[in-house]
Amino acid sequence: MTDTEVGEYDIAMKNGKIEQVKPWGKLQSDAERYIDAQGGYVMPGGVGAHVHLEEPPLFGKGSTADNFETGTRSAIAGGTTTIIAFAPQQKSEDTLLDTLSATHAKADKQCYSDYSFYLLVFNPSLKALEEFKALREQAISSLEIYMTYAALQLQDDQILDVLLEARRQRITTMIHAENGQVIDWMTKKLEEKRILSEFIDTPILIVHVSTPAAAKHIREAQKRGLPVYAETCPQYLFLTKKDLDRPGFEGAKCVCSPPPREGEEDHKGIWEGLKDGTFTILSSDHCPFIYDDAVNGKKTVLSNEFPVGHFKYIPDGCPGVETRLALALSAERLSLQKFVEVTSANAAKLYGLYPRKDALIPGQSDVDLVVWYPPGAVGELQLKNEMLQHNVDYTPYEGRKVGQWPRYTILREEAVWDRDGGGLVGKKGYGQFLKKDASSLAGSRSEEDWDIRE
Ligand code: DUC
Repeated sequence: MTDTEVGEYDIAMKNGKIEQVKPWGKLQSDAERYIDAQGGYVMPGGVGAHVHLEEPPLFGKGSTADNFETGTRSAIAGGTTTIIAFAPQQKSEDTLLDTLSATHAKADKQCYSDYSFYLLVFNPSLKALEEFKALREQAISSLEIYMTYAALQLQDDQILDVLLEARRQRITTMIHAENGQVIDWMTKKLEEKRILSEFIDTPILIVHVSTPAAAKHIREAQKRGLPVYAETCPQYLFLTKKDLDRPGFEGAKCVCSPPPREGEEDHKGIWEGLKDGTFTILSSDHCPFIYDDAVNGKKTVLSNEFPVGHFKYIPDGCPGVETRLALALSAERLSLQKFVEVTSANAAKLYGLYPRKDALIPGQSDVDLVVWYPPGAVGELQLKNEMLQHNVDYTPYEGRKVGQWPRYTILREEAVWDRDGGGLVGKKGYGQFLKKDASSLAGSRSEEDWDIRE
């Protein structure tokens, strides 16, 4: 099945690409290898479009726990065949090209899944802006900017500089439009941000939207024809404020930014936004930290000064690249096509990877598939951190029941995850860097160019 069609098909593959897709039983083949998926769902592999790996401390104390090896291992075990990870510029750095090469060096020969990058732009100096063109030439077509976190936050004039140059180079800008202090302030900022992008007329993606109220503003902008896209994440569908009150310091493990919201009503609003197209993508915002590291000692939140932890040292972020697809599919709140659309196809389109990724087009699409069990076959599986492949000592979803888990994950024709035949069977280094093109979703409304800096 794809984002547009559900049916019974046989798929033939050759040299890593889809060769033929034929109604079930109609494929003539002398293939040497078969994967029998009868009765189960077969979908394009997930695109994990928002993943933090091997980052220095940016969101509170502590570096992210997963590196490119463990994060991509975790991705394939959860059915995600492509990840897009951040390449964070340092505030003191002018040059984005150096950031990009440093991130390439971290990922090279380490990855189990295919991968690409976004640039996290904290210092949009003239030099950095001039490098946007070279970034596009090096296949980077998206970047993120922040309106919060003192060290990362851009001022409005800097945001305009970034949006204008991004528009010229057909780069999609992701905006972290959030401030946890006052909800009213947040809403006002959201309005401001909408105005900024409308002014420059360039597509933006508002990342990790957590409330139905914010979704409503976005919907209104979309109805006015603006190229405003939005992302939400499993933490806004499955966690609530109550999870922050888990006993001891356990609640800290559900702290993310923005935080989990009140309860079922908020979740319902977010599911509705996924169904009606307000949200373009459902990403994990996988941002993993180790809380109690048996090898290196207690980390991140605990210190000699605060042996039982302190709220201000809680790092922002939850792990989730591996659990994203199983949680969302098991919830049975989306049609199968919508599930594929928001977990993979739209991300591939938005980030210029379509139809190589997340389509079944003969000769063009990579054989990246996730094969699920026939409905009911896994019964009720309890999520446990010990079954996961990430390098994190917890999952916020410990004990939650899911009715599905990927049976196989196939990346460019190779089974890299075989749950009943050894689990992780992919090889480190098999993952390739993916060149991203411009978004194929609707972009600027006019072609007119103008330069406010000249
Ligand atoms: N949100 C998080 O929860 N963590 C890292 C960054 C972000 O935007």
